[in-house]
Amino acid sequence: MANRKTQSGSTSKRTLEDLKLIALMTRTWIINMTHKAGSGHPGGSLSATDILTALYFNIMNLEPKNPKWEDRDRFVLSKGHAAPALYASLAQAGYFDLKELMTLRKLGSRLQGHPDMKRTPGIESSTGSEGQGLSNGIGMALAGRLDERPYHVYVILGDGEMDCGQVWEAAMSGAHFKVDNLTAIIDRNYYQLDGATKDIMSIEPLKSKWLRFGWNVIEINGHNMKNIITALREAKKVKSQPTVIIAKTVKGKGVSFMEHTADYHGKAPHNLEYLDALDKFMNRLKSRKLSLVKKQNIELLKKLLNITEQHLKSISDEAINTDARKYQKNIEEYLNRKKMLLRKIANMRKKS
Ligand SMILES: Cc1ncc(C[n+]2csc(CCOP(=O)(O)OP(=O)(O)O)c2C)c(N)n1
Ligand SMILES: [Mg+2]
Repeated sequence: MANRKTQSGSTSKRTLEDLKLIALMTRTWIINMTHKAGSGHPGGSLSATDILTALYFNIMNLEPKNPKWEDRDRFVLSKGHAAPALYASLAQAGYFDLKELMTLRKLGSRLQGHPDMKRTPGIESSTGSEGQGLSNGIGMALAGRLDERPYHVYVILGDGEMDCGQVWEAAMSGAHFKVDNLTAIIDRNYYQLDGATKDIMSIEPLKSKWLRFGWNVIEINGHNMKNIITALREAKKVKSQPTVIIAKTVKGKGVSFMEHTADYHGKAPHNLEYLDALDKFMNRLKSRKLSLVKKQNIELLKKLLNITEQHLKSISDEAINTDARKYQKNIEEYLNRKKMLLRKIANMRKKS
C-alpha cells in the first residue's frame, strides 16, 4: 500500500513559526475574500482557521497536485459555511491559484458560498446543510476500512450544528462500527447563527454526551497550534473507538469587533471595518520572524501582499467617504488609513 507523504503532509516539517504565519495569512484572506464578495461567513471561518492550518499543513497526507490520489486523507467541512477558511487553506496548499480566492461567491466561480465537491479541487464533500458531514465522513472511513486503505478522515463540525439530530445518529454509528480511522473536531466557539448556543439550544455537558455515545474525547484550546497538533496525533493512535476533539475557540478570532459575537456569522466587513481589520493583520504579519519561515511560505506571503494591494486600490475614496458618513466615522482618518496601508504593504513586500 502506498504510504507517500507529501508537501502538505506530516513530513513537510513546517515549524510552528510557519504554521502561525499560514494561519495569519488565512485570516487575512478571509477578510479580503468576504469584503470583496460583500457577503459570506467570516466569524465561523476565523474560529476554525488554526485547526484547518494544522490539518492542511502538518497533519494530513495529501497531494494537492493530485487531488484524487486514493490514499489521501479525507477532510469534510461539515459546517460548510466556513468555506472561506477552507478555500484559503486549499489555495495555499497548492490546490488552485491564490488569485481565484478573490472570486468567492461570484457567479460562475468554483468558490461558492458553500463547498462544491463536483467543481472545486480538494473538496471531498458538498456541505452547508448542517448536520450531515459526520455521517458522510463515517461513510468514507468505513469505505477506507473495507478497501484496506491507510487514509484517515477528519470532520470539522460547528457547536450550533450539535442541534441537528443527524449528528447524534452519526455519533451512535461511529461508536457502533468502531470507526477509529476518523477524527471529529468540534469548533466550540459558543455562538451559532444569531446568538449564543446556550440561549438557542443548550448542548452542555458536551464532553459527557460524546463520552456516553462511546467516543474518545479530547478537549483543547482550538487556537493553540501545539495543542491542536498534539491532540490530532493522539487521536489517530486510539484504536477501536472514534475520537472527537472539542476545540474551544473564539468566533471571529483575530478581528476584535468580530470576536465573541454572532453578528459576523454571515456578514462581511464594510469598507471601514475592512480597513481596520487589515491594518491589524498587516501589523501582525510585519512582526512575524520571517527568517524562521520556509521559502515557500514567503512566496505565499508575497502573493497575499500583491493581491491585497490590488484589492485595497480598488476601494475608492468615494466609497470610504460614503461609509464614513453612514457610520459616523472620521473621513480623513480612514482615507489616511488606506494610504498608510498601501505604504505599509509596499514596504513589507520589499523586505520579504
Ligand atoms: C440544516 C440546516 N439548518 C440551518 C442552517 C442555517 N445555518 C447556517 S450556519 C447555522 C449556525 C451554525 O452554527 P455553528 O455550527 O455553531 O457554526 P459556527 O459558529 O462555527 O459558524 C445555521 C443555523 C443550515 N445551514 N443547515
Ligand atoms: Mg458555533
